[in-house]
Amino acid sequence: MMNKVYIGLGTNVGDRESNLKDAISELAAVPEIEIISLSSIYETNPVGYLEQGKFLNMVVCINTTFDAQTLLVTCMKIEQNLGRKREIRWGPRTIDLDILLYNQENIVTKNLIVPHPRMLDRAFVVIPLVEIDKDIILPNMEKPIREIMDDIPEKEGVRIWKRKNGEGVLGHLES
Ligand code: PH2
Ligand code: MG
Ligand code: MG
Repeated sequence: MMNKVYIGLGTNVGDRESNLKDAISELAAVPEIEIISLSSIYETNPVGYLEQGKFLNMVVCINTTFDAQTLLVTCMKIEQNLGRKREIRWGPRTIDLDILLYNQENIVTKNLIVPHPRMLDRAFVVIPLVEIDKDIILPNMEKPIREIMDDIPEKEGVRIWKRKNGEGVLGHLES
C-alpha cells in the first residue's frame, strides 16, 4: 500500500544546505521511498530556544510503502548518519526529520504523534507545506491550512532562502 507523507526538515549546525541535500539523497536512496516534491528552502528564526543560529527549513512530500513506525526509524537513522548528537530540546541540530502528516491518519504511540502536535504553531513548517500543496488539510479539520494562515504566529521569521525552480523534483538542490 502506498502512503503519502509530508516530512519537515530543519538544520542550524554545520553546512546547512549540504545537510538538507544529504538528508534528501538518503531518503531518495531508500527503495521503499519515492520523492514526490520539495518545497523551496527557507531561512527561519529559531523557535522555542532562542540562543541559537538561524535554521534552514523545508518540507518534502514522499510516497512510501513503509508504515509510520518504520518510516520514523528510517528518519532517525538518517539523522544519525548525518552526525546528529544527543541534544537539548529545541536546541541546535545538524538535521531534524519530522513526520508531519501520514495520509490522513491520526497516530498516537509512545514515540510518534502524527499530525505533528506543534505544526500549526510553526510558520517554518506551515509555509513550506502550503507551498507544495496549497489544498493541504489536516485530519479532523474542515478547512485547508491555507485558510487559517492568519492565525499562524511569527510568519515574518520565515524567509525564502533558495527558491524552488521549475527544473524537476530535485532541481534547486542540484548544484
Ligand atoms: N526546530 C525545533 C525548534 N526550533 N526553529 C526553527 N526555526 N526551525 C526548526 O526546524 C526548529 C526550530 C525543534 O525541532
Ligand atoms: Mg523538530
Ligand atoms: Mg524531530
